[in-house]
Amino acid sequence: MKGDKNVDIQALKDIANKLRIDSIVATNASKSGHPTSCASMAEMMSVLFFHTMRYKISAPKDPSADRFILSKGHAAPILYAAWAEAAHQWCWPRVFCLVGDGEAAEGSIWEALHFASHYKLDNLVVLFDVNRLGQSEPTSLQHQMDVYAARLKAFGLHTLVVDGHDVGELAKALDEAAARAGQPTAIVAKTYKGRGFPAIEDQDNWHGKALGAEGDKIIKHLQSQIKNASISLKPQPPLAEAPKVHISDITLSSPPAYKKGELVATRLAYGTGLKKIADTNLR
Ligand SMILES: Cc1ncc(C[n+]2csc(CCOP(=O)(O)OP(=O)(O)O)c2C)c(N)n1
Repeated sequence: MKGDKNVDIQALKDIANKLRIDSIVATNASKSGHPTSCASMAEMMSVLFFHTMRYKISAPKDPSADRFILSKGHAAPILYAAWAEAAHQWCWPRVFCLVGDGEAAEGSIWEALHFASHYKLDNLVVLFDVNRLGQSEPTSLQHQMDVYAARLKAFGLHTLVVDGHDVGELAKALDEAAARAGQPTAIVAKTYKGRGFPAIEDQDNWHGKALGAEGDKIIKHLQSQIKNASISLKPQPPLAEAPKVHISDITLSSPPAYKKGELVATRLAYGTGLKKIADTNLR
């Protein structure tokens, strides 16, 4: 990716460190939060928000804009930091979903992946932040990237293993995901929890802790890594306009006509209702 004129590698690195700093400041201000969980995903956020995703700053809720889902929701400070960096709120239809490795031990993740693969949702990219550590101990698979990759391939996803702190590799993998037809893509990113925080990176016992006074030293260290502090990158606009959808004037083709006392299975009544909506609202 170095030398690719479409990817400003240094600017993306600088933004990742700015997002780390904002995550420390926000969690210190509330004396609570998960700065180390934010640090492992900083490069992924930088590349997603400022290279890959398409959205309009002037119309944050435009339906044609890409959508980001932070599945490991406890890392919200870095999501807010990315919004602030993009100078706006978030908006939504390619869909990018970022999942924690500890979180990936839960069955609901694999149920969702099965669904996405079965329905060939090629507009979905799932990024796994494999930072080796969970809440109170290392995850069961730690950095066994090959095991994650084998499982995801077996679930029918196009699977790419990357260095999750290399913005060039991330940008390339996300570009490849966009071109993939017929199946969702999984990007399995090898990362380190607390990345860029000296003496904290990859150490246990730092989950969900604001850094306090230690944070000020770390912010100075991160600032020293930034080449251009006034860097700003503009997100790309959507490629096409999504059709306007009016949900306020949706009507049933005929009103419900059940007789008092009649026993109707819920699933049948629900299906009848949906069909009546479709009858009058087919495009
Ligand atoms: C459904 C659910 N189970 C458990 C928790 C408690 N919890 C919060 S963070 C966390 C660890 C998450 O680890 P991981 O997904 O690896 O994310 P990391 O913080 O390491 O980036 C747990 C178990 C939760 N918030 N939600």
